[in-house]
Amino acid sequence: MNIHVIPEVVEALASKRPVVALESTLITHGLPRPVNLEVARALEQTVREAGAIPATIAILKGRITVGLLPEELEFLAHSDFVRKCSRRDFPIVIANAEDGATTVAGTMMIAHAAGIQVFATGGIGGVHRGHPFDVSADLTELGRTPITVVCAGAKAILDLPLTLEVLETQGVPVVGYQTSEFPAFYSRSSGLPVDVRCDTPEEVARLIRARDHLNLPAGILVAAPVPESEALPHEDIERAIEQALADAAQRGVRGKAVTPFLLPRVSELTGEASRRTNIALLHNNARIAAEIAGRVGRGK
Ligand code: PSU
Ligand code: MN
Repeated sequence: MNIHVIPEVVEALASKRPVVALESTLITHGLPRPVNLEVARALEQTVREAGAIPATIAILKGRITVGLLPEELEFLAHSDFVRKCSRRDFPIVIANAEDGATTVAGTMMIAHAAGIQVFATGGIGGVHRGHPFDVSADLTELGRTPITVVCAGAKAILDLPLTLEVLETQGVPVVGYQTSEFPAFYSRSSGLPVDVRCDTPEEVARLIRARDHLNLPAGILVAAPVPESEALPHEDIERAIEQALADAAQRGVRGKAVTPFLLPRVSELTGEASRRTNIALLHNNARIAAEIAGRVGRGK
């Protein structure tokens, strides 16, 4: 794969310093302007403060790029013509020299090819409520790409029990980070158990090493609950999600447009609160990912 990696990331990987991959769909399709650019920059800063080098991943004019320059980040945050790129979108974007923002699946694929082991995001995609065949490519990518993804669970708009079932089928260990429950993105608990609880970055690193010794192809999903002070009450967010789902059905929103429709709609319905929570959990995940990356070191 032809990947452009910026010198800072090349050097960090070569000297076995910790690197954390960050996705770009969050910037183009997940958060509204101008918050998206502020958050993209701030997340990179959080990774640095926690001792790792950030590598935001995107496709620019058909070139897969690991580590974005400030003006590239700005361009993505402002453009209306960036394609949301999961695994299946890569040939299209590259053949047509388009701009693409990588989803969790797309970011995992590129990060792994570049030799990065840990990746931080907000919430992964999963199985959609009432549409058990709408399964995010994030889940199948987790089954085939040995990257550690730090998230706050799956996005709250999804069917969490079915999402965990698919992760089991895909052979993906689900880790509760300082929790025994799978977190529910905006709120800390879902009532659903995880496969293992880890309380420190070193415990996660041990799992990563064991997976590598076994030569298993799957990623590891580390789910960290949003900090208590920023969590939203489950009932409030549920009401907004039900409303957003009804709106999507009424407008006939389908396919890859579903997630980008639902997330801003929930945000609109809950006001400032859900956005603050979303940003808080992103930073929390970026920090934890940097700490884990610091323990695993480098190596494919
Ligand atoms: N979670 C968020 N914001 C986002 C996404 C997830 O809080 O923007 C994005 C991620 O890039 C994820 C994608 O990979 O949504 C999943 O889309 P789909 O359900 O179409 O696979
Ligand atoms: Mn889908």
